[in-house]
Amino acid sequence: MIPNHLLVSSLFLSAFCRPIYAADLTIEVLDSTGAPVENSVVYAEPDAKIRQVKSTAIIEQRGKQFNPLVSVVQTGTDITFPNFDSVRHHVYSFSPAKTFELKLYSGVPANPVKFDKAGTIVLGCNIHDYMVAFIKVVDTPYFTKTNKAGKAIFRDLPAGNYTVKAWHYAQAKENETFAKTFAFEEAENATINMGLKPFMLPASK
Ligand SMILES: [Cu+2]
Repeated sequence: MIPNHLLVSSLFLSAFCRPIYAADLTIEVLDSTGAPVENSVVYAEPDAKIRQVKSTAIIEQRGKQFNPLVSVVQTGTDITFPNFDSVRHHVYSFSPAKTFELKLYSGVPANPVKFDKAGTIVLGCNIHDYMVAFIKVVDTPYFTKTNKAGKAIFRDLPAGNYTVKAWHYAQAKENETFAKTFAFEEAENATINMGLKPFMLPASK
């Protein structure tokens, strides 16, 4: 039997901690010609304090390619780099946000790599020069990527004030983001024009 006063206070707390409501926010990312941009990272930074959640991610090597090509993770995420190829890979980054290397290995490395600083990380392989992938590390748990139609959908985004940012790996300036500020209260559609020049975008596979 739970004492009555405890029950009341825990109910009160849970009602208070939960956002009043949440809804979907859809962002459409366009290039300078108005065409949709696929594989753009879109993230929403709330004015409210962010809760740090322990999270993990995986970037595979398969068919001598990194998969996915573009990853977005919250600051503090541990990423594992399993190698499913029969050849060995040597994964590295010289990016200031995370400099590391996983020396020639096959299978799954014993330890994940922690990405504890926001920024852009370009991955390469010492053996296969053409292997490349991008990691965007962001200071928010609210992030996603655009689909083929250039749309990024945040499901159940808590109501609040946000700065929504879009980033794409084929931009001229590596760390440039395009931002829009929202007071988000109900389901909303918005467009961010990245102004990307079409020639900078690789042909989609
Ligand atoms: Cu390799």
